[in-house]
Amino acid sequence: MKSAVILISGRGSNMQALVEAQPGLDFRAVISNRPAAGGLPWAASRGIETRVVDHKAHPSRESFDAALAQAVDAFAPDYLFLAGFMRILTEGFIHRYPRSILNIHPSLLPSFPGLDTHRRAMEAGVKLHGATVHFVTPALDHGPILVQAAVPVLEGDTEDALAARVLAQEHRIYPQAARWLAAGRVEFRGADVVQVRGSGVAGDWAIAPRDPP
Ligand code: NHR
Ligand code: GAR
Repeated sequence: MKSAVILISGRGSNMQALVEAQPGLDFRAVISNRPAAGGLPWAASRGIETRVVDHKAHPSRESFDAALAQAVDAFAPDYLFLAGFMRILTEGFIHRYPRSILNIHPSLLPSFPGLDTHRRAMEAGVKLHGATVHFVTPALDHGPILVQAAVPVLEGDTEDALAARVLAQEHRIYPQAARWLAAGRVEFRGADVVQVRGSGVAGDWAIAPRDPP
């Protein structure tokens, strides 16, 4: 069975969705850059190893990333899942794990990379918003896309209501991506495009509430 380590910074609901889905991956550890992350006690309660690598204890991103890599390598995972992980990673860290780091981002990339995506989507007046699972490359939130889910922006929406609608889709598509990886169905077409074998479409998609093939 392929193995994985999950990186979190906070509440860890995506981590929980990944673990509870039992996608066929051996989740060996959960690592947080914040000691107070709510997801840590939950992971420990499920018998998963937990570690903290506190970015505040490091003078530079390089030094934090070196400590993070050491913590990750102790578990020798096949994949790294960023699940609400809030630290930008250095190029050196990313090149250590080629085509192995996944992220769930709360927008329909390439729209709205970075932070505050729900507020920015509402300010831009988009009618569809959503979430994207992508491979992590040094270009922030611009790596090859594995799966996306779209949700409508509704009249009278608030940032919180929209965020909750997107989060429900995050909890579907991140485990879906994990199942595809576990089954060895994820293929690269060149450096930038990812395809899921046997899904019948170029790349993959999910429009709520329909399930992908
Ligand atoms: N690292 C690289 N190199 N490439 C990506 O695509 C990455 C990444 C690290 C994290 C997640 C991403 C998201 O889904 C992610 C993708 C944090 C920030 C950020 O600005 C931006 C994007 C993402 C994660 N972080 C601030 C920093 O200085 C700290 C913000 C905070 O602590 O609240 O690192 O959105
Ligand atoms: C999720 O919406 C995730 O997509 C987003 O933060 C939330 C974390 O929730 N990630 C980012 O914004 C990364 N910068 P969770 O801790 O409950 O999974």
